[in-house]
Amino acid sequence: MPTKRWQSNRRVTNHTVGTGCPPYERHEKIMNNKNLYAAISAAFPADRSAIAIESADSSTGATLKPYSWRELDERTARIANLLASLDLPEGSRVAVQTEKSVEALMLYLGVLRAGYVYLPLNTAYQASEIEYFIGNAEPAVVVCSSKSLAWIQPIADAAKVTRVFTLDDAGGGTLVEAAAGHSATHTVVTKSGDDLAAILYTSGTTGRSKGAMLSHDNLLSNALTLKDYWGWSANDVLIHALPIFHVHGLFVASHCALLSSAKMIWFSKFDPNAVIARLPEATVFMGVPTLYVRLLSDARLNRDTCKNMRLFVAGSAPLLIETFNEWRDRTGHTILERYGMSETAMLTSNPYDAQHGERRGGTVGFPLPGVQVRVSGDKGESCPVGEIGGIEVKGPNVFSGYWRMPEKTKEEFTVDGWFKTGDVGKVDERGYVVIVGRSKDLIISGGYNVYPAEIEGYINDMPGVAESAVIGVPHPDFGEAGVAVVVGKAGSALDATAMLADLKSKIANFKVPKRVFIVDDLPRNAMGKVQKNLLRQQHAELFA
Ligand code: MCA
Ligand code: AMP
Repeated sequence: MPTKRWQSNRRVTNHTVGTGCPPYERHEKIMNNKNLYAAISAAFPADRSAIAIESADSSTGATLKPYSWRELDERTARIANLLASLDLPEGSRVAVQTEKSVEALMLYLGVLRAGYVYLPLNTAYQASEIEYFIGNAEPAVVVCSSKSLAWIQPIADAAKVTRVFTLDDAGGGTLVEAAAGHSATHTVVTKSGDDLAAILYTSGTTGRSKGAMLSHDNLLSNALTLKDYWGWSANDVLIHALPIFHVHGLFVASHCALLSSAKMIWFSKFDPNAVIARLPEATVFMGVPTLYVRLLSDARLNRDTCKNMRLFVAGSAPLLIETFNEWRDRTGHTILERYGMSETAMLTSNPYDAQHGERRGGTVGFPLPGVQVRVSGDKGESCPVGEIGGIEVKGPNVFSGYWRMPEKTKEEFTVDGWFKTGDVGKVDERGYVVIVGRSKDLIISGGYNVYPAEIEGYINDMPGVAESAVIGVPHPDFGEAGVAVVVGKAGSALDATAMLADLKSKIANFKVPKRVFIVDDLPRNAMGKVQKNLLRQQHAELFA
């Protein structure tokens, strides 16, 4: 149990909250090498034959294959040695679009170990999306699944990528074959805390996706803080059912377990049936709200299934109070909701330890140790407690900027160095942060971000389309779902079904609106701006 001094039931009178007490400061004193992997490997248990990760069947939950800490060490060493043998320039990016597997996690760890920069890509991305990321990030190495090789290879060739490897769901492929010829011992490459560890692409309200540059310090400081704050120990067993191309699954969940020598039960995909089958032996679960909604729809979820659990964490999207309450009634556990971003990893968390306060539904808790949060008005003025404004943050976890976009980076920081999250909220009188909305035009669907501007761009390019507006409306499963409202050019006959099929062939499936409405015109205000709020109201009950 954490016995730290942070977060009491104090009354907050100031708009800026957050304290400094990062476990990272203690860590810094003892580690010379700031490579995140050096900290991860230092946390491996003495008994290397113990099971680190158990891959499990994602439909039934049955164990497929156990991996020991020794295997984790040796296989990441082979991958790191393979990368080293390619003689890549310092700071080279390794772009990865593969299905989730334990080998894919090892690839991430191998890239860190070798001192290169990891660039994970959502498996749903299609050619035009991948072409942009590879063109923008200019990776030296691309790893994809064998089934994507035929279309990814030409994109990689055009971008002058040095090597393309394959990695398949079952762990085979040219990457593993090539790595097998390399030594199973490797000295972790020394990195400074500011060196880049990963680039995570996150879409923008205008223009193309931006690569958030995260350093070894950003990731490690956050991981050590979460491990401490959430009371992790070697006795924990984590059910890992999230994708590993985003912060939640790749960093938050994996880092906490790895830094605690805790075992992970590893699902390549989320299925309530499999998760419920393994819950009785687990202690920690992390999910986006959709995962909780789907688990609640299974009658087998009850206090008995959760008897061994100590922590359920939710985030990436707002958790409805109904879900929070129903979960407590059914399981006896109070979900801990936390808040973060690709640019910052985790920012705030409801308390783990009851002596630091209760977990309050509808809030995202307190700023994490070392993180500072403030709320600012339109003109940059500080908002008093309880007043709504833009959420701005500072801390060792906050990224250094967007890859090769200094202007965008400048826009997103205040002159005094605070990162503007684009989220709108308040800090209540007890210090809990409450998110009430977003200033950015963004839909969060099942934990994935969808930027309307990007989808509108694809729709507006279709023949016969005059203009369009993509909005998010409440959805019982995904929280929010995208809906497109489209105006045709005079004399055109638009077909909603054909438009959806066209979108499906071009962009990641989760970005495709669930419905398309063809209308005569879009509502506009006196300035001529489309009134998306009216469209949202009009379609609010669509999926009710
Ligand atoms: C799948 N579909 C979706 C989504 N997922 N549509 C909208 N939103 C989605 N999230 C599409 C499918 O392609 C399919 O389309 C149809 O919806 C039904 O899919 P289904 O089989 O139900 O989906 P699934 O494969 O079961 O996936 C649902 C999921 C998944 C498990 C909720 O979306 C998921 O893993 N989400 C987690 C995302 C995540 O990890 N986010 C963290 C980001 P069709 O029928 O046309 O084929 S990190 C972050 O946000 C920050 C830093 C933070 O705070 O954590
Ligand atoms: P991304 O950068 O894609 O990972 O998405 C980050 C965004 O997810 C944040 O800016 C928030 O809008 C949203 N988000 C993350 N966690 C929460 C949460 N617990 N409640 C509400 N929104 C959240």
